[in-house]
Amino acid sequence: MTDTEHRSAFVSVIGRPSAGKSTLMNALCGQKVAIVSPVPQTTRNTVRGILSKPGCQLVFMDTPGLHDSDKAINKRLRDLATRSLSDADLILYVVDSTRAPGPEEEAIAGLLKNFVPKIRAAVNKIDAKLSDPARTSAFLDDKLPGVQRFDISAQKGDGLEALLSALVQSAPPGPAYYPDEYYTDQEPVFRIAEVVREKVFLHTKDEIPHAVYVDYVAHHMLDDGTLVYEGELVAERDTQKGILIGKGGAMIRQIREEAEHDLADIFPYPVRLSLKVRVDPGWKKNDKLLKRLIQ
Ligand SMILES: Nc1nc2c(ncn2[C@@H]2O[C@H](COP(=O)(O)OP(=O)(O)OP(=O)(O)O)[C@@H](O)[C@H]2O)c(=O)[nH]1
Ligand SMILES: [Mg+2]
Repeated sequence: MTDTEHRSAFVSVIGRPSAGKSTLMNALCGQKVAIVSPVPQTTRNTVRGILSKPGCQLVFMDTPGLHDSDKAINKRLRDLATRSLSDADLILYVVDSTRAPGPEEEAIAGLLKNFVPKIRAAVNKIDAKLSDPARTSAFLDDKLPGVQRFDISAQKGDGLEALLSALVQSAPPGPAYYPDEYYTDQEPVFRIAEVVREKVFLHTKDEIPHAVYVDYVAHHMLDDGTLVYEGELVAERDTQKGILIGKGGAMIRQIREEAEHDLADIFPYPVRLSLKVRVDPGWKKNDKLLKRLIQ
């Protein structure tokens, strides 16, 4: 290969729920592409983040955290992540160094066994008090010997340059798949729904974050260039609906205002949200809906 040859790679970002996959993809792309929260299983879709550098384009595929469970929704999330392993040119395996590996991490390492040459491991959260990178490295040496690994903090930015140049060097010759100025391929209405969902994840607790999806209703552009997005927060139970609305509407107002604030940085035009809350007790068992929401 000559130095002038263009390279590109689809990079599948894999790991346990809450390992920091979305934080890392956002940091590498230099943009908030995917939503982030402390609640495991924040990401429900494969979200693409694109990084274009002179002579190289990396297309990151941030996947839902791999989690052992037979629930229909978790099975769909797992299928989605595993499918992306064989499709990818490179695999970025994110391991949370603050947590002991355990059975869930072993199951993931087992899935990855057949892909060793294309895996780059990110030992994440080395900035955190509870971080034990030596324990994570020992786990990787044992389960995936030979895998190149990098100690990083996705949140603080430590170690990201070395990781990124390794990814660029490992990318095979190939064309740019997206124009240079793209950093994600998500549709605006999907991104808006995701930002709203992030605020639900950040401000509600217990089962509520996982009980909610954001249903797109309609959108239109005002004469002054403001995008008006109408959506519904769909919960599984009336009690959840009450919490989402909050006292005198305080919760839904906070969700709306914070989401509008973030969206102002994401889009070149103002976004105004019109949000309602409704209940659909069976949404997580509705295959047709899950197919639409999780893809
Ligand atoms: N201290 C520390 N926290 C981090 C780091 N990276 C991510 N986090 C935090 O870990 C939590 C989970 O981060 P996410 O990026 O949403 O994790 P994820 O792997 O995408 O999670 P799922 O989408 O649920 O699978 C968030 O609270 C992040 O702020 C890091 O390098 N250091
Ligand atoms: Mg995520």
